[in-house]
Amino acid sequence: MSLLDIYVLGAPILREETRPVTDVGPELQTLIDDMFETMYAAKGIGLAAPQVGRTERVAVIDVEGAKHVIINPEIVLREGSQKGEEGCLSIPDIYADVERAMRVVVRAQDREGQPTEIDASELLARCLQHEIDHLHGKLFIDYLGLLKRRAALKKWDKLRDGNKSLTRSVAALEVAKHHHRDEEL
Ligand code: K1U
Ligand code: ZN
Repeated sequence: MSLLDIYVLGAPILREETRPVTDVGPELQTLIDDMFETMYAAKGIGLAAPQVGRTERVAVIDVEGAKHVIINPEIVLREGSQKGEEGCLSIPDIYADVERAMRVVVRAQDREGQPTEIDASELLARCLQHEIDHLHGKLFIDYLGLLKRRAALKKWDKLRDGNKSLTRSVAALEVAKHHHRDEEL
């Protein structure tokens, strides 16, 4: 398995529509496995293909130990609302409250290409909506009002401190972590 680089805000691929998956085979399954590994290394609860520079309509999720692969997902029911804090592995260290449906039912295909239905609420419902948005080129900051969005983008620019790279390396984070741990021993 491999750790993949994560594309960050400003990368055009994060704004593109994905293309439906027509063939669930070993190539896609390797991508899915690599996405899980990358998501865990980056300490996320979800990851969508555009975030790793891919155009396939696929995302992975692990909320509280429940793993989900969603291929060609569609939200077929939305119910209620919830307001809560959201982050994004493509906009690290920026968080904001976003209003989402409290419950969603999602139809998709699983890692084997079999039809699956996920009936989710609370954090899993939030994460599913966030990941499905990624598959349609939408980011959580798009839901913010003008002032909050401006503040988030200003903070992002400040954190970037002139860094123009469109990707970040999770592998480098892992190396730095191990290096730090070795120094402490
Ligand atoms: O798609 C992504 O960018 C991953 C993102 C998913 C997400 C987080 C919070 C709410 C909805 C969707 C993350 O995992 S960012 C990491 C993070 O903020 C987080 C991690 C664990 C629990 C809660 C948030
Ligand atoms: Zn995200």
